[in-house]
Amino acid sequence: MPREIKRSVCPYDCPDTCGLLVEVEDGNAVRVSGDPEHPYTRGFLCPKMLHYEKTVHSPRRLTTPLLRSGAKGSGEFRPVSWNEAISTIAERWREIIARHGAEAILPYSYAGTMGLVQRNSGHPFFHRLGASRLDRTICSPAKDAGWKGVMGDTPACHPDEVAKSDLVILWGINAAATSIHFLRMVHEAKKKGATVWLIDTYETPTAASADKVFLVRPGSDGALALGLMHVLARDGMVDREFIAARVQGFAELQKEVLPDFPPERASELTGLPGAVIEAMARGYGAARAPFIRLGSGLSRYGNGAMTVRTIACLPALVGVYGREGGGCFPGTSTGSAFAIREVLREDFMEKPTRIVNMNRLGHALNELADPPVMGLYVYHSNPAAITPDQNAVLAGLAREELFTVVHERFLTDTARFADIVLPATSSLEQSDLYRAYGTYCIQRAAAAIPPVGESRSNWEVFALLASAMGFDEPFFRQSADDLIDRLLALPAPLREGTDLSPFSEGKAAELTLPPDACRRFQTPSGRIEILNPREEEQLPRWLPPHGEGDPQPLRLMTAPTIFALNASFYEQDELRDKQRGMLLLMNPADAGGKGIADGERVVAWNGFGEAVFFASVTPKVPAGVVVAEGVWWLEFAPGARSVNALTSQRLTDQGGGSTFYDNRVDVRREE
Ligand SMILES: Nc1nc2c(c(=O)[nH]1)N[C@H]1C(S)=C(S)[C@@H](COP(=O)(O)OP(=O)(O)OC[C@H]3O[C@@H](n4cnc5c(=O)[nH]c(N)nc54)[C@H](O)[C@@H]3O)O[C@H]1N2
Ligand SMILES: Nc1nc2c(c(=O)[nH]1)N[C@H]1C(S)=C(S)[C@@H](COP(=O)(O)OP(=O)(O)OC[C@H]3O[C@@H](n4cnc5c(=O)[nH]c(N)nc54)[C@H](O)[C@@H]3O)O[C@H]1N2
Ligand code: SF4
Ligand SMILES: [Mo]
Repeated sequence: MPREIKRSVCPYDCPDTCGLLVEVEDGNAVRVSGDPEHPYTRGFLCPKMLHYEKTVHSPRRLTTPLLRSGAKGSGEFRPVSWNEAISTIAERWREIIARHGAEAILPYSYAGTMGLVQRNSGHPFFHRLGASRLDRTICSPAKDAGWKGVMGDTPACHPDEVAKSDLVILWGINAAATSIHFLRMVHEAKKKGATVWLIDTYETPTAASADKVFLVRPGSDGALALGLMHVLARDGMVDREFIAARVQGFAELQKEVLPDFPPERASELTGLPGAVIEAMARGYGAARAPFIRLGSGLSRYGNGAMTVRTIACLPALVGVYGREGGGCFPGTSTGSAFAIREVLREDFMEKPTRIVNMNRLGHALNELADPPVMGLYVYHSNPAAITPDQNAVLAGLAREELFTVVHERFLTDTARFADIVLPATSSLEQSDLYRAYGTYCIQRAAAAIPPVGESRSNWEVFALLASAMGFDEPFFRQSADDLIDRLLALPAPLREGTDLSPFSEGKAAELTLPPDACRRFQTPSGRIEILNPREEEQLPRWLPPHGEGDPQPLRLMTAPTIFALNASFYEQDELRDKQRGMLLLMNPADAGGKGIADGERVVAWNGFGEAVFFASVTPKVPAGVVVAEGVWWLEFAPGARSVNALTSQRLTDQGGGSTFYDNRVDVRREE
């Protein structure tokens, strides 16, 4: 059979949403590469996706439904037919509903696939069932809340504008791991003479792309922004005209907040010398078009929303919002490109049901009452690995009376705890419609290969479950492609005027923002709202992070690795090997003080639990901070617990977000 080349889309939770070329032979994907015609991918992929075919055709793929045959968590199962699996689920759910009500059933899903239809295909079903609802707040709701507090619904400009900047600030983003196509445009800016700053808590691989690296104390970026604004205001480096015409509340900020933030105070909180803060302010104030690329790391703290709100004020002071190459880019918001309500079908809910915050799954499984959670349905998420407070999650999953179904591509740590495991298709085996959160590209993908084994897509499984539960709405009888056709036929504000002709060849199209979209501030006042009368705190202020109160001595960073995406890609041995084991990066002073040598097994611990790592002693991490990159599968963790055994269920100041970075630990040599 000749090789065929088909177009597809990278389904993972990554801002780039790359276009893929998939070479197919005998119904198998044999090679995957970046689509040279995709406006953002421009022909190259990140190291994770270079061998996507090894994930798709991994010997670890699940190929049949499985029924538990051993103790919970033992990973012992026997294969069963789809019919038996689905009818068993329906029967158990009916029992649970009869005894406890439908709210005793909880869906748990996140971002295994980002395609609009597959990702959200459980919503109509669980709304119709009357199940508890999941508040999907694990990623960056605090960042969204903070941005909205100042900028309202103002969209970010095109990400490629960064190439026109003369000062690029990568703030709390490890772009070498999480945004490599953006980093490529940063290099374009550099070639034209731009300076690049990195503001992080340790020297990430992105430091290699920066001219200057500023390491701040975890959770202190709000204080840095206030210190910078203090100097800008004090030295008359603000754009008075822009402020008078387009900003609300600068005078109040200057009078009520900034006097408390001279460089000395900002220095105490951030750990940066006062002279460095002065120099940063001068550099920022003098730049023609400074561009802040704001990551999500700094928003995963008890003060996350306030931090983002404070940083979002900086470009307003120097008048660069709306200026070509300048401003702040937190990511694109493309929610209104499709009529998503047609997928979510909230109207299928008879009455609003209970809402459970996904970061507090441990609490929900162990402590919720009236009704307790008796049925858990996990799809395209791996909570045993990715959810904070791992020990609480595992204790919940181990509850004998909890009926757990997991729909997965692999026998993950979560799937091991299931009563029934259902095999899932990969993105190459299903249709979907994609929109990005780091670009304005949208793309439709058809299945490139037939399903591996007996695997089925999220959409197909919910159709089976709907039929088994006797739901007769025609909605549940349409195919994923029917729904995609409908979404493309329905008008949506952000898609208006977009040329969709590339779709006919499977290519991406680019949403066209109105020419002045990011120059018109879409807030209730029409101005940038430094003072926001609708917020509890009307002005940005300093809020300390949660971890400040924890008794252990070291700040723990739970950072991304280049070679995995959350808990995805651990199935590829080669990618796992590139991480060189589950490492804990430590400063030589901290390691030395505890008698720890490079490569030794160490235990990190705090009030939530402990995890074993291999110490990696490096000056790239400042004293007082330790870094665990990657969200390892317990299967490969040296001590059967991974970094999330050390994270907490505490939430952010706004948005109910996760606080992965806001913890302290102590570390000892393993005895
Ligand atoms: N390779 C790879 N790519 C990924 C992912 C992955 O795990 N690996 N995850 C995907 C997902 S789900 C998301 S949401 C995005 C997230 O991507 P980003 O927006 O980049 O956010 P994070 O990766 O969470 O964190 C970025 C950086 O924040 C830093 N940081 C932590 N605390 C602070 C602080 O207090 N101040 C400052 N200045 N910096 C701080 C961390 O050290 C880290 O380097 O990436 C996606 N892409
Ligand atoms: N310590 C620490 N923890 C973190 C983070 C961190 O930086 N540090 N990052 C957090 C963030 S930002 C996020 S967004 C979350 C992400 O959490 P998750 O969304 O749970 O992310 P993944 O680990 O990618 O797990 C997705 C699972 O979906 C499966 N899957 C993929 N495609 C499909 C499909 O089409 N159907 C089905 N049924 N399954 C599929 C994959 O096999 C994989 O096991 O993790 C969070 N957890
Ligand atoms: S993970 Fe991100 S950078 Fe890598 S191929 Fe997918 S979309 Fe592109
Ligand atoms: Mo995320």
